[in-house]
Order: sequence, then C-alpha cells, then structure tokens
Amino acid sequence: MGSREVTSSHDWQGMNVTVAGLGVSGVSAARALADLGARVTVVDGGDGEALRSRAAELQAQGVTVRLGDARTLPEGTELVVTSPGWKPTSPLFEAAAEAGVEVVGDVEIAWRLRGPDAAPWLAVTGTNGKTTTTQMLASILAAAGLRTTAVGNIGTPIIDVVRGAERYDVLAVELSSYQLHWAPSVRAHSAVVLNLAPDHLDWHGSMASYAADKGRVYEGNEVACVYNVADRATEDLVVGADVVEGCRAIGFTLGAPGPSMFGVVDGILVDRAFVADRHRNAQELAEVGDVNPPAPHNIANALAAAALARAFGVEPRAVREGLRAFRPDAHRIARVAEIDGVVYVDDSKATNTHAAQASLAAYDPIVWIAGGLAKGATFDELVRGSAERLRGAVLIGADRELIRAALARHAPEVPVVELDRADTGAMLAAVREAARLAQPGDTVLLAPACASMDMFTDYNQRGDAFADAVRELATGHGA
Ligand code: UMA
Repeated sequence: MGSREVTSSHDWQGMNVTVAGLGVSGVSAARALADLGARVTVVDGGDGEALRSRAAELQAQGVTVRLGDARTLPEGTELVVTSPGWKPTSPLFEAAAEAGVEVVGDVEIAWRLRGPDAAPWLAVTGTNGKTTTTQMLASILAAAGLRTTAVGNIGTPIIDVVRGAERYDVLAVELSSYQLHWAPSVRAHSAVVLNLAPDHLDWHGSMASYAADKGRVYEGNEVACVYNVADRATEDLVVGADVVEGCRAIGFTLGAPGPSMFGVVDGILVDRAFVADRHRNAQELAEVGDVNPPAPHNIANALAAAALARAFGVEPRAVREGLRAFRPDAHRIARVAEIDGVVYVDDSKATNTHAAQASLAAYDPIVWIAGGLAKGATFDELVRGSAERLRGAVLIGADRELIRAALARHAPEVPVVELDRADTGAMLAAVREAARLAQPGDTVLLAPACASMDMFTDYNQRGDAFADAVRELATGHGA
C-alpha cells in the first residue's frame, strides 16, 4: 500500500480509494470518484436499514460498500476520503498512517477537482451563525446578479456543485472545523471566522486545535480575511495566516467602524473598508431594520456577509436587497405557539453553550429544555449567566447529568425535571413537564446547548419533534 498524489481528474483512473462514511458527504464523494474511474470502497461503522438501502444504490454503480466495520483499512487503499464527522483519532486513520496513505476530506477533493475556470469560494466558518451568514451571503450575491449557491456544511456536498453541470460565478461556502481539518489545500478568495467559543472539543482534543482548524479558512486568502472585532481570537487567526500579498484584514463590529471595518452608525450598516477614502468616508449599505431578525448577533452575521460580498466587488445596493430578501431557517429562535399565556420557542439549532447563551439572554422567565450530547463542553458559565431568569429546567439526552450538576451548583433553587428516556415520545414528555412548570408570561425555550444525535437524526428532527409536541399540547388545551 502507499499514497498517490492526485491533482487532476485524469489521475483517478483505477485508483483504490476508501471513502469513510456513508452519509451525505460519503455518498457524494463515492459517486464522483467512481464516475472518474476510481475503484471505490465505502466503509461505515453503522449497519441499519437506511444505510443498507443507500449501500445498494452505490453498489449498483460499481462501488464496494462494507458496513459494520469502520476500523480496518481495505487492502490496497491508496487514498482515504473521509466524511467530516470522523474523529482524527479513528482507528481507520491510524491504519492509514501506518500504511503511509493520505487522508483528506470531501471538501479537499472538491477543491482538487475544480477546473481552471472554477468559481472562487467565499468561505464562512465560526462557532455560531455560519449557516445564516452563508445564506445571507448567497442572497446578497444573487441580488447582485451573480450565479451562486450556498454549499458545504450547510447540507449540499460541495463535490456535487463543483462537478455539476451548472456554472457559477462564485460560491458561498459554509465550512465546519471538521471540514477545514481535512482540507489542507483549500484557498478561498476571502473568508470569515465569525466567532470562536468552545465547541466540538471531544473531536478536536483541545480549544487550541479547534481554533487552529478554524484558522485554516484564512490560508491563502486573496482579497480579505474578515474577523470579528469583538472576538480577539478571530483577529489572532488572521495575524497567523499566510495569505496572498495585498490581502486585507477587514473587521466587523456592532459599534462605529474604524478604517478597514464594517459597522453600525445610527442604525445604518456601513462599509469603511471598500470605499475610496476609508479614513474619511463610509458607504451606507443597509438599515438595521433590513436584517431579519434584527437581533444583535444577526446584525453581526449580516455585516460579515456584507464584508465578503463587498470584497468580491458587489455594489452596496445588492447588499440591502440581499439582506431584505433573506429569510432565516426554521429551528432558530422560532416561535412555535402560545398556549395559556406561555410562549413556546424552538432554538434546536443551539447545539452548543455559546448559541444557547444567546437565546437564553433573550427571554425572562424561562422554562428551559436542554440536554443531548455535550461534545466535551462544560455548562457552569451558561447556567451562572442565566440562573436568575430560569423558572425551571427539563433535561433530556445522554449528557443531561452535566447540566443538572451545573444547575445544582449555580441555581440550586430552580426546579429540575430529568427525563431518562430517548424514545419517540420523549420530547412530548419534556414539553408536558415544561408546561407544568411554566406560568403565564413565561417562555418555554428549547435551547439544548448540546448536539442531538443521541436521540434524533439531527437538530432539524429535534426541532420538528418539539413543534409537534407543542401542537399536541395545544390540541389538548383547545388552543
Ligand atoms: N461514521 C462512522 N464512524 C465514525 C463516524 C461516522 O462509521 O467514527 C459514519 C456514520 O455511521 C454515518 C456517516 O459516517 O453513516 C456520517 O458521516 P458524517 O457524520 O460526517 O455526516 P455526513 O452525513 O457526511 O454530513 C456531513 C456533515 N456532518 C458532520 O459534520 C457531523 C454535515 O453537517 C454536512 O451538512 C454534510 O457533511 C455535507 O457537507 C452537519 C453538522 O452537524 C449539519 N455539522 C456540524 C455542525 O454544524 O456543528 C459540524
């Protein structure tokens, strides 16, 4: 066995490639590489009904699929293409390292498969706000008349877009820290790290390596490295990056911007970076009211999206139009219903403490539904900061004990209900318990501060389960 350098489509013919993971990115990578003539084997540790039917489809295309064993490297492997969720410490990669075989992610493959006239990438990463910012960016680029689409961690595998028939002028690319870890050659036109807070520490091993992987997004940027003025760590990553000569560091701030920054003055989003005389001039882009919803964290997202679009040469008018046209996704601080004077809010997208803190800060008093997979996080700071606003808490999921312990330390008077179940009725039980604790004027807030995969497929399914449970509760109350 041994590694083989692959840089153009031609080199794939007959190459033995192992794809790790039969999820969204694995299927996309396997299809594309088989299409290019590679001999592809997909391995996945799971072995359920859904995986088997997915496997059958790939097998029909000549791909070998091995389910139920994610540890051993198939004989003859020359390259491993991993799905983002696989930890770097996975035994499969240890086996690859021993055999001298390179391991890269699907985003890296997409980058290597780009043709000479390929669309540049505007890349978005950060702990929170990635998806919204990427969507806002795509909306602004489209308003400027550019052919574009939002891809990457957002859900559309980037290989599909790079290899598809459709031609694009520019791509709005959401990249997770996992994807960046496995994508060493990616060079974006411009990129942003929106913010940095502890997340996915079980995967990365430490905050330092998590930050380093996020920082990779700035490597080789051509025009702008966009950072968050309020989050020093993001600026430090820009300073540490090796960029193309002439590439600029552009800040965004909710306050008045200095030169080379985007910011807010008297309710107006302004650009003091891509203007003729940035020491004296500022360009009006949009009003705070054009941002949907105009919550502070979302205005920060809009400024970051605007900075990337302006770095690409988009005119100010398109920033305003794009922001106005943007509609946020479901499961992000979405009001589901009001029952007996209690408002039910779905922020299932709050998969870490940083995101949960933002939504807990927005309501008072709160009955908080939380828990799931903690991913190595601690909850003391979150609970300490929200303790005064908590009417009660209902805890679900595998790591609920960690949150219960933090509540016992920092909010011992707050009533806590723990649900030790993961069946399909668990969310309804949680909502019923929350309704019992709530009083008129309260908000029942699903802001789990944890990932969902212990009980649900993803945060969408968790949010849907919450909304269904609230609707069922409403029926029972004649609402
Ligand atoms: N698997 C193993 N062994 C492992 C890990 C996984 O066998 O050790 C198998 C699983 O059984 C499963 C497959 O690998 O069949 C799943 O691979 P995956 O978890 O990498 O998921 P994909 O379906 O390929 O989706 C990935 C991203 N998922 C993750 O990063 C966890 C999706 O982001 C992304 O939309 C998609 O690629 C397309 O690019 C989701 C996400 O949760 C939304 N991202 C995290 C986040 O935003 O916080 C990073």
